Amino acid sequence: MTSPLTRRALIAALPAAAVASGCKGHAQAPVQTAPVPPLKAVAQFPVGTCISTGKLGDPALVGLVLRNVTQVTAEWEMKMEAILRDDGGFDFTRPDAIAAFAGQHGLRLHAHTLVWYAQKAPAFQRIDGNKPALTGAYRNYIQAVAGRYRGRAVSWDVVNEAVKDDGDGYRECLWSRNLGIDYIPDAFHLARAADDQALLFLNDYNLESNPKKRRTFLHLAEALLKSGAPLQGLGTQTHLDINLQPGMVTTAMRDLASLGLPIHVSELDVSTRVRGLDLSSPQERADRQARLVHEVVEAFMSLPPQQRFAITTWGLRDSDSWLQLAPNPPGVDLPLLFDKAGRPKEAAAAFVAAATGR
Ligand code: 9MR
Repeated sequence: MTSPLTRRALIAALPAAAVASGCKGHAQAPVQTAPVPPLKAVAQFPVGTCISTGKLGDPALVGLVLRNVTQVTAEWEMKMEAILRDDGGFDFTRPDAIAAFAGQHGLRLHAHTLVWYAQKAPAFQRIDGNKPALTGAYRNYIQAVAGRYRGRAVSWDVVNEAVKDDGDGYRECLWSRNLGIDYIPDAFHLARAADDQALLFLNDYNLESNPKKRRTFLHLAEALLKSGAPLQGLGTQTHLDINLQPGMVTTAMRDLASLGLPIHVSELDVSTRVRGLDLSSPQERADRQARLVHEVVEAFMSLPPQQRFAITTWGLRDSDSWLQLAPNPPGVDLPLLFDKAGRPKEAAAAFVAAATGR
């Protein structure tokens, strides 16, 4: 049995900086003082972020976006929740504003996402169980949405998060219940018919931390290709946490690239919020985060150039991250490359170092 942790033992285990700072824990993030060039200036691949219209009125954020990225993804406004009205009609106000922002600033638009198990709009729920009606509405939705951004979206996440969390097969959802597993290839064919230009992606998460889930994801991708579905790229969201073992990202990238398709690191962030007893200092957490970001970019850079679709971070400033939303305590997690004031963190410097081969 280990001896109980005394206050003295705890303090001895902490680096001097944390003790001096009065152990404020997660709230204080170390700041990167050396200048960091814009991400897009050093990367030989598209760099993206997610955006939402609610933040486009914030000049500091828009400045940061334009300085650092060449591509944007709508954080939620090209999803069913924003587009499909309860009466079954479409509202394109929000996604059009995102597309207009991209167009106005010469940014590539990665569209996200046509079909997601988590988005089951009331208009679809009402016809749950009515296969002919649901088939028609599904076709109509994909045609209308993918068709609207034809020529503006360079790419679509056609199906998002189809694999079960434990990697043991595919999720059951409104779509699979009504249309069978063919809802997946059907979505790709429908998207292709509506937009013959956009690159069509299958997107999922935890592909780095869960090798079984990755195998299932790749099995699905292979089966789609074999069936003739127009799958053209693989998106790996890459929501990591700082405790991920070094090497897992590199292995995952190699596996994902094995099909020869372009790879999109589509939602990168590295959560610094450690559950349970956390004896690490803010500096140690920032170091671990930076090492993981470095590994992601380095692994991506090792892909053949034609497979480097883009690296997108899921926001730029820590304060804009989805990880600040309930039930998470706000301000605790510092998952992104810039702090709340828009200053580059160690993770941004690590991105630049890896993108420039250092
Ligand atoms: O970050 C997004 C958050 O603002 C939205 O409320 C939420 C629901 O639309 O989606 C979040 O983004 C998710 C992405 O679309 C798919 N992968 C997981 C992301 C974080 O939940």
